[in-house]
Amino acid sequence: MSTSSSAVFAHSFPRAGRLRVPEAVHLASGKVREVYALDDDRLQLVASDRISTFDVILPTPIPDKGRVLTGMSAFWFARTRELVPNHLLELGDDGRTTICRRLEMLPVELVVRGYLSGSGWVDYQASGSVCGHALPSGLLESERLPEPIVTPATKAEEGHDLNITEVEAARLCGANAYAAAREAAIALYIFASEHAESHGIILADTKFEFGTDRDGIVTLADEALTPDSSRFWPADTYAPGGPQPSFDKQYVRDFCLSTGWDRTYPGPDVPVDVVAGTRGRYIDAFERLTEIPFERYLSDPKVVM
Ligand code: Q0N
Repeated sequence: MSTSSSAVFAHSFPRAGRLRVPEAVHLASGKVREVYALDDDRLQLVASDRISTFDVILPTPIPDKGRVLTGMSAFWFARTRELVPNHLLELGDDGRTTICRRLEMLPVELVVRGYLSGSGWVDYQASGSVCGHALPSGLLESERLPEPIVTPATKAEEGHDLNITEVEAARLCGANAYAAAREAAIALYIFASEHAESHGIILADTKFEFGTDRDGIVTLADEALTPDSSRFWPADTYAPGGPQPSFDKQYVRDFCLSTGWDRTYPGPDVPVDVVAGTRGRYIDAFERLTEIPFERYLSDPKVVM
């Protein structure tokens, strides 16, 4: 057996001379997040502080918004992993980076709606149904549905996602994968909406993206159960019969509309008090839902896992 220092060194630091810092390859840009490939099996998602309202990214960022959403999403991933497998592997020390398993993504998003709002309310008023779900007559805007419904949509990066029926979604995904994804989505919505409601936040609806892993297991991906992928309403002012204020974006929306903005690009600069108020709402949502002080998350993001 060799006792030479070079053999010991080679054992401790295999291929030390040829080691490379893993180079993240940029794969895709979302409106508020960037996707990088770390290797064949892993992706890195980086959440920015950009905010959109009426589908327009505003010129003014909300400090720490990307960290709030990354931490909240990881909180839900950690607490629902027994219910539904998910892609989360690690959080970066910056609090805004998620390392995840690389999946084969399903070509549809699944929106779970527990309340009648947005495009669901529009479709219901026109037809009495939402994406093929016949609903009782006489429901009010923002009213709680008798049971949550799943309304799939095809993904469109620019412009609006196109709502489709579950029959169409099953054709696009394969019947078995779609059935697994819809059951997972409903289970996640029930778990999270009960948790949120007991912490003062109504989770009116939420969008999920799923993929399949190398074994074909339907796995939750993207970010999940955040204000960017959901409608969060304050529970204490909930009043069906009209639109509800957004828990997180209402100050920004009200400010933007007060300027006479026509809802087209580029959108107005947001003043410091509106930025601070909005940042406070994101942090409030994080702290209410996780029961973890946001400062603790900043000093060690893994506290949410
Ligand atoms: C993936 N998107 C669309 C980030 C999310 N785990 C995964 N494996 C393979 N592909 C993806 C994921 C994830 N998550 C999903 N792009 C790549 C949603 N994006 C939009 C931009 O922000």
